[in-house]
Amino acid sequence: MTVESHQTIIDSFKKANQDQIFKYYDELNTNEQNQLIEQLSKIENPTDLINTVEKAIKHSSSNSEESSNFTQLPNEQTASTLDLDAQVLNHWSDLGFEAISKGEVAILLMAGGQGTRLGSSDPKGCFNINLPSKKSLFEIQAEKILKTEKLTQSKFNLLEKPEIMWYIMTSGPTRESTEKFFKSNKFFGLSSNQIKFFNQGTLPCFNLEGNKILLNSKNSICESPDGNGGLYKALKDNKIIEDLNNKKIKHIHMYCVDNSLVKVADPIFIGFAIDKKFDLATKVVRKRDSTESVGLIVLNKKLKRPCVIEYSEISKELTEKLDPLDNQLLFLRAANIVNHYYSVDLLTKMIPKWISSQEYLPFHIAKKKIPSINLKTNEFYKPTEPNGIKLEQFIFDVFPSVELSKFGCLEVDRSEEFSPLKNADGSKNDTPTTCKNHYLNRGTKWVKTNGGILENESDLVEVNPLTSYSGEGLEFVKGKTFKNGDII
Ligand code: UD2
Repeated sequence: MTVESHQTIIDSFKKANQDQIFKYYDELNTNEQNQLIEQLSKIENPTDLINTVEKAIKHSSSNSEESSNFTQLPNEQTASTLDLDAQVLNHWSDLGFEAISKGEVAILLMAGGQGTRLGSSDPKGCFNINLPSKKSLFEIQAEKILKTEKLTQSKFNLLEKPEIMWYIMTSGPTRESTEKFFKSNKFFGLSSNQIKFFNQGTLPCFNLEGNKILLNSKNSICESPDGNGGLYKALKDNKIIEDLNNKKIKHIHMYCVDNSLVKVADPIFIGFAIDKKFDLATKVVRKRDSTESVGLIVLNKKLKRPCVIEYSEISKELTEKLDPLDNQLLFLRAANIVNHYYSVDLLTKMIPKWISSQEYLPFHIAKKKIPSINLKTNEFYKPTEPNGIKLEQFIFDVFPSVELSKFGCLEVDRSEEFSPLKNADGSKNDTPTTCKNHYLNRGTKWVKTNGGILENESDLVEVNPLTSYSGEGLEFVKGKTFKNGDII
């Protein structure tokens, strides 16, 4: 990079009132100066970025949109596995397995989040929730994929089992350890060719006022992953959309790593979207209570479009509103579980639009304690109070860009499909212990439904994903006795 282009970049940041970035510039050696300029060069237009952040701060501080503008999705867009007859579910399952057998299905895993709330420095997927098998979330999910492939092979009497592509989005902090984990576990029985890692982008961190970029050192700025909404730009930047189209893939199951019960590449979910010709679909569970930290899938009445209100941006009044038709139920209770279906056509057509403007993927503000250089003391420090803001984009903010008729919402049984790993043990919900118990309760229920006997009523057994994907194929346990901690 020439000295002129260095100066051009420096001038563009000074024009955006970011002089503080160059406070130590003249003390740096050439290599250190190049590193700083290299990092800054990734930000195309600093002035636009600063303006966007200031808008985002204004938006986040203004009270959220009029709550009367949100209501439940219309019935035509929704279905619930809790009250559908087996015939419909079997039909969707057949459609999903057929698509898998034709190589038309791929999986997108979002695994870029740093497990800060969990207090673990490793990527969440590596986390061992202390099952009898000691399996990590990544291993459980890999074996779900393997089982789906084997079920497809036997269902269509295929000579070879299909290999479902698994695209795994990591972030800077999680990439290396994630890849190392997969390699050291020999990809958990999958072929390394069917797994593709790619990185999401980053965004600079700012001071609390949102008008100054923080320094991570004298020659680098603070950055953090750009949120799970960074998936779309990452798909484009890593040419994943081209890859999907080259492989003639039509259907994407996208999910987040921290759900210990996730049904990866669920044929029922894919079949639901195929049958209804949806371009975008999402799985929901019934919200546990008004305080649960989940987004809500709702209808925006003004836009007549689906949208999601995140738990961090919803009014207390709206979370507590009861259903006028049944005051035992919350009015808005379709809880987002980061479990989405996309047609590849939709992604191919819309991603260029989605990533081109703030309109589709606005920045969300999170006040955080950001270790950084204190410009007064010129020292690096770890704040004890929030001293800055991290920006992130939300994956579901693009939902309103899809016609209502092309959007589907499938309610599933929480005990079968949703138990997220969010917090360290000791918290009330969403901990390694709650994940382990939900996982074992589910498998034990499957064994008892198939006539298996437990030595003691309170005993819990683990069902290996390679033995059963979602409770099928367990006839062999009939009449057999199992004890606590058995792995079947
Ligand atoms: C997410 C949902 C929330 C609810 C909840 C249920 C979003 C924006 N919010 O909230 O509505 O469904 O989960 O568990 O989806 N991730 C990345 N890169 C990032 C940030 C996150 O890949 O930069 C991944 C992360 O690894 C995880 C998923 O996205 O797999 C959810 O991220 P989170 O834990 O930050 O989201 P949370 O729990 O605040």
